[in-house]
Amino acid sequence: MTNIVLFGPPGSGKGTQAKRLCEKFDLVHLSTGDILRKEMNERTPLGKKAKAFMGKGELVPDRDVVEMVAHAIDSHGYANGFIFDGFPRTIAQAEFLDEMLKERDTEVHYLIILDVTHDELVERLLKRGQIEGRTDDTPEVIENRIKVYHEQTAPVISYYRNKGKYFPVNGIGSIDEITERIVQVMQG
Ligand code: B4P
Repeated sequence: MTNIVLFGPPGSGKGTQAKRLCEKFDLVHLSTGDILRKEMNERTPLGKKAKAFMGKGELVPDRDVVEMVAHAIDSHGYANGFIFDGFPRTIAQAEFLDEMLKERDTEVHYLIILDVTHDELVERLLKRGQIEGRTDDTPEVIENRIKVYHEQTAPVISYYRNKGKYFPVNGIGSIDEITERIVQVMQG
């Protein structure tokens, strides 16, 4: 089993790269952002609750997110491995993930972080906002998402660095080039 955490600030290309890597390595793509947006579209109780947080660029509470991830992992009992996209976003979520994988005799093998400058992040997300109309891709909410990333999510990097699982990748360039950089890390 190979388990990858694809990490980086909002707009760094996690979702974009996760889809390609899943195909290449036959892994399950588990995007907490995608699951939460589906819950929102279906107006489930979790979706209604999440909407208030996501609309402001805040994190959805850990308790709700870990329950949702546990359910998603359990529903893929025989997977070759997972690409976690947008999860974990806090130390509490990272501890939960480690525990959950340990119970299944496996672990996180790579934390791959996509390094992208602030200006490039904002430019990509504003562009996506114009094309896809995601309500959290507006200038004010984008700035808050980046702030929340630095305050609450970035500490997860040291958590995995201390375990020797930290692999930074330059996230600027063409989508193909970045996929190739990640593949090199994994085949390294
Ligand atoms: P996510 O859905 O995870 O949103 P994101 O971080 O903005 O997406 P991502 O980083 O994957 O975007 P991508 O680069 O692919 O989360 C949304 C919200 O959900 C959060 O703010 C939070 O409220 C909530 N949430 C999710 N997970 C949570 C958790 N674990 N705990 C608590 N709350 C949680 O795409 C960005 C754009 O860049 C795209 O348009 C893409 O086409 C473009 N792009 C990609 N690569 C490019 C490249 N190389 N060059 C140019 N453009 C590129």
